[in-house]
Amino acid sequence: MARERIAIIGAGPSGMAALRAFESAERAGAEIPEVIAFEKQDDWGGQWNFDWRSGIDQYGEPVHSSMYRNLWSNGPKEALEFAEYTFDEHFGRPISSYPPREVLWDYIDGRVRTTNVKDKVRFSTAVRWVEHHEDRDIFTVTVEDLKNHQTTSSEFDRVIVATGHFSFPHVPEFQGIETFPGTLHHAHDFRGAEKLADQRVLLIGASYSAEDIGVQAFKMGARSVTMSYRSGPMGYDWPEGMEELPLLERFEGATVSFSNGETREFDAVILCTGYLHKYPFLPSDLALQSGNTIYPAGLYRGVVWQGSPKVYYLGAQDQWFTFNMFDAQAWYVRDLIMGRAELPTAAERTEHLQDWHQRFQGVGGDADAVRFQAEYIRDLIGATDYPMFDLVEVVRIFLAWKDDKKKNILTYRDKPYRSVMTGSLAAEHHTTWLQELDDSLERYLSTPEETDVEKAV
Ligand code: FAD
Ligand code: NA0
Repeated sequence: MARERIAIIGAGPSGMAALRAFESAERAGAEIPEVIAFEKQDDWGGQWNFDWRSGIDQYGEPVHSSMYRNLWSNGPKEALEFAEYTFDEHFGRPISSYPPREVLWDYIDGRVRTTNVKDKVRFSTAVRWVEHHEDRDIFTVTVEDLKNHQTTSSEFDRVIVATGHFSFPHVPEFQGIETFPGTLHHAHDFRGAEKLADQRVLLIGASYSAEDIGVQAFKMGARSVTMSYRSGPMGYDWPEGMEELPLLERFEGATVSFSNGETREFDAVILCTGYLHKYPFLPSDLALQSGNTIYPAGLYRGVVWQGSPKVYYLGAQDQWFTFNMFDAQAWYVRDLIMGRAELPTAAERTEHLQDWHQRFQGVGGDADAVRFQAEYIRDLIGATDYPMFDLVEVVRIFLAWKDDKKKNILTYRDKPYRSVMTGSLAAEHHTTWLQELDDSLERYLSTPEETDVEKAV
């Protein structure tokens, strides 16, 4: 029988996990299907592959990454560590718990750098359209080679969608916003907080983007930072100069009125209003339509598209766990594809979906949501040969992290955690997050003399 052909769309952490999953089976002596990944950027890493551009990239494509220069991990690295490639193995020594973006890119790249999997990726190639032919149960995938302006189509037996869901900004309307004379962006286009120095900044939203861009702006010397919430405040003990106000009602030029009757003037506004699930290369019957949730409807075990079970999604959930969850998903999808795991009937899948959906309805707050996602990962790993890790301890790390943030939103990134994979305690970084102005890998891995540390302060 001819080998099956598998298309992976996107080579961010999820697509890379799928490539790694197949590679690890091949290394163990199995015959794997023919796997081809399509990645529209020139390199892999997805969100972690920083692009200084905003809006449109060098090929005229929408810029994918929403990350900014100053971004450091927002959760402890011990919660996202791969179970089969540890930070200690990659860096050769313990590093701190909250590395900057470039350091995490180096880690995910390092796991697959020395394997043959990069040969399976067609870079600078955007997937334009996927069509399912029901009569033969195969897919035509049409792609554009962005460097050579060549459009080609080929047939695949299965499709893995790994394009992420934090790239297409959700941009709601606010009354009078068109009269605002200052700078106005969505968080997707935010590239660095330096230019917010001395500015009065308004962030609309009350989640990770608002929180982190808020503290970055504070760190870089913004004159004031106001965060406007719709459902409820984040409620951290903000330093002087940062505040939370309820939802804004309208703009009149630079003046913004809030629903509690207060007004403020601003120089810069950033919409931290989240992202849309958007799959412009998929017809609507294959495209996931969902809000940002930990259990999107229509995905059996969070990965198999119920409407067409040879279509898989990786990383489609809202994410507490990230890299190791993508691994668990990728290993399970690989095993389904290779016939190592059995796909239940449509009726059994529906029942399973309903059961988990009901459990999801019972989730009542962040601690519950973390536990739910941990149990979801346990269920997937249980069905594969991915190394099980101490999920109870990782939940404890997440809860301690939330506590650290409550205690001090400016210093939580200085705290070290212990790896559940190796047992080693993270290093204390040479410079605190608040004092460090150089986010490079080189600086992070250096052991600066005391004088250099003082200079950075
Ligand atoms: P992505 O990383 O989004 O990668 C998707 C890939 O698909 C991209 O390379 C893209 O170019 C490619 N692609 C898209 N469309 C096409 C197409 N049509 N054709 C070909 N290729 C395509 N997680 C953490 O664990 N810690 C953090 O600190 C953290 N910070 C974050 C900060 C921000 C601002 C954002 C937006 C997310 C952050 N995340 C963080 C979550 C992040 O989404 C995950 O860590 C991870 O990047 C998700 O991986 P992914 O592969 O599913 O998606
Ligand atoms: P995110 O914060 O960009 O994180 C994405 C927010 O937008 C919610 O607070 C929501 O309010 C609000 N909102 C939506 N529509 C609104 C409207 N019309 N008026 C007012 N507020 C509105 O997005 P979400 O979806 O979490 O929140 C949307 C991802 O990016 C996260 O997974 C996070 O991990 C990642 N991220 C990480 C970092 C770092 O690691 C930094 C930024 C982002 P409501 O009322 O719906 O609650 C450092």
